[in-house]
Amino acid sequence: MTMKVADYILARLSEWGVEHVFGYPGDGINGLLAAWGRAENEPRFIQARHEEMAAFDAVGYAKFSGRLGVCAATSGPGAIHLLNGLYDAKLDHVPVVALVGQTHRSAMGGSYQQEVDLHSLYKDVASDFLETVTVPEQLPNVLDRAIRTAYARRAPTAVIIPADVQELDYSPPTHEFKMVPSSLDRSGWSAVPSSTAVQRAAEVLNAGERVAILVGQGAAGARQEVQRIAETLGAGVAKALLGLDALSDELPYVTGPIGLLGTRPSYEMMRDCDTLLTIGSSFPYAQFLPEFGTARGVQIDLDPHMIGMRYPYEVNLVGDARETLLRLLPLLERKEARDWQEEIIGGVRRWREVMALRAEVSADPVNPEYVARCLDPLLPSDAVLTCDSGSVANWYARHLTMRGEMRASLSGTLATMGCGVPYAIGAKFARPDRPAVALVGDGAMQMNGLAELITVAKYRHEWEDPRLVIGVWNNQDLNQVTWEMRAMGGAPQFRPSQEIPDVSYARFAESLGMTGIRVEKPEQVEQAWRDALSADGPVVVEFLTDPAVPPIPPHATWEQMEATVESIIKGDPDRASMIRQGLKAKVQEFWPHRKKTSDEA
Ligand SMILES: Cc1ncc(C[n+]2csc(CCOP(=O)(O)OP(=O)(O)O)c2C)c(N)n1
Ligand SMILES: [Mg+2]
Repeated sequence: MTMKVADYILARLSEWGVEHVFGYPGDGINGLLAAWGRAENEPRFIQARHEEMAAFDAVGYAKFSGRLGVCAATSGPGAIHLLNGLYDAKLDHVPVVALVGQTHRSAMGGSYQQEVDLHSLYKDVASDFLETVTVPEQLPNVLDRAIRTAYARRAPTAVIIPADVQELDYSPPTHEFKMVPSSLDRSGWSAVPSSTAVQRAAEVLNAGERVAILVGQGAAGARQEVQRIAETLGAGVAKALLGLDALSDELPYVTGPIGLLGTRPSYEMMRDCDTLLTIGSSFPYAQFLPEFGTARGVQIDLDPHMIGMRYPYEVNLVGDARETLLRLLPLLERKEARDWQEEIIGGVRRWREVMALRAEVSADPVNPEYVARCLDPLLPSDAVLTCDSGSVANWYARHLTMRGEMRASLSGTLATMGCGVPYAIGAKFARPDRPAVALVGDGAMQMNGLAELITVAKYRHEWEDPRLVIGVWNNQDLNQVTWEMRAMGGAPQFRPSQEIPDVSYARFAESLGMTGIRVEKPEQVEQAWRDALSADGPVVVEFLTDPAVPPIPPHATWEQMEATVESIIKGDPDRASMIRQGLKAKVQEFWPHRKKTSDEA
């Protein structure tokens, strides 16, 4: 039997080591689907409920496997649905290839059914590589380049294949004018900066007395080296949210996340340092970095396109984090003075106490911080964690401590809602031998999570470690935005946009044959997590949490508290409970130390 273009595409994906394609069918890719049948479903087609979820599955898969994520969708509506997930890949620098159908070549330009100008639509999201296959000889090059570019630039790329082209007999490029051959070999490579640049960086770091290190996901391959450098320089290490799992929180000088969802010790370390070393992070919020002019800076980043723009760094080292740190380390002088690091360690200890106290604040009915706090010590040290966008990301960032082999990710840069459950599905295919835990708000569950539970139910029996725990913070509110409205403008909550219906997430899970647990009282929280983590299949555990517990920022000032109070005066419906919670939590933050620093005054 002759090989069709669609057969060739699947075979080539397998040659690249692709094992899963997350997708949704439609007649724009019928040729590919038929080829999948002939190939006995290799690489494996994993069916999501919606193309956006297929793209999120692929992003989660890529994040947790370190391999390429692949998704597939039909022309028109399918291609449109993929977009948000592909943007998530683009903004978080994740290699993903989208295979997208298109109408027949004969219909193109005819305002045909499901004909959308995909090149215009994907021009931005797949700006690193986007091509339509119009004749068989363009393959393998177009597919190879899409894959190679996705890996090289850590970006989404797209290959559009008109439906009739999928059905053509495959013929390879020949040794002729205007033919483009392609090869697959992918030997390893590492970028390293010049030795003069490394020397200049060492001079800056040696001159500093109070060094702060900021790591992002790009530092994940250099854990030991980051540790060695922090110990040599007597520094503290803050983590961007995407780099939460790049370093263990068991190291006493790790201050945890930075930024609005970050910790007070990260905030203070950046405020007070005289030298900043950033490794593999494009953390965007300059206001959480040292005041310009107060600290000298060195940045290490793999991507020459992303370097030097978040802070006026003095030295920008383009290179792989590990390779660069290995070259930097021998040039560094060990700092004998340890008072700076001791101060940081003290701050971390204090923060932990404050967080423990905050989680203990009583709430109506359950304190959302307590739910995360309770989970932390129960997490297996090989857990893969995902988190959705919403107030739950605050609790994920502040209460979960990374240790052992733990992996964790969220939509760090696009900060899109709806990725928590599909990321966890991607995680189960990437690491079927590990337990996965998703932390999700009720809004995100209603947006995407509920539908994707059906996908969980469909594939649940295939994972070697059957545990997939989906924790839902049921506060019947789009709480993160509610708080943003209150804190920023002093605007009261606008109920028609913020309040969301109560849904029984646990019963929905049960209707799919999974375990559902509903927690209505604080005393049930710990046992619920224990039961979920020891179940022999996926579990949805929902917690009725209090929307009036405020996610106070790490640099909370009294002015912000006042803005909050102002909104209450303007008639916020949650005011009574909120005042109680907001002030109580604030008081806890300063107790038992009661020491005021200037910006807390
Ligand atoms: C696709 C998308 N739409 C809207 C937003 C804005 N947004 C960010 S968090 C949030 C509320 C999330 O609510 P929920 O999932 O219930 O979590 P909660 O904040 O209540 O814990 C919204 C609407 C977003 N980030 N992404
Ligand atoms: Mg909510």
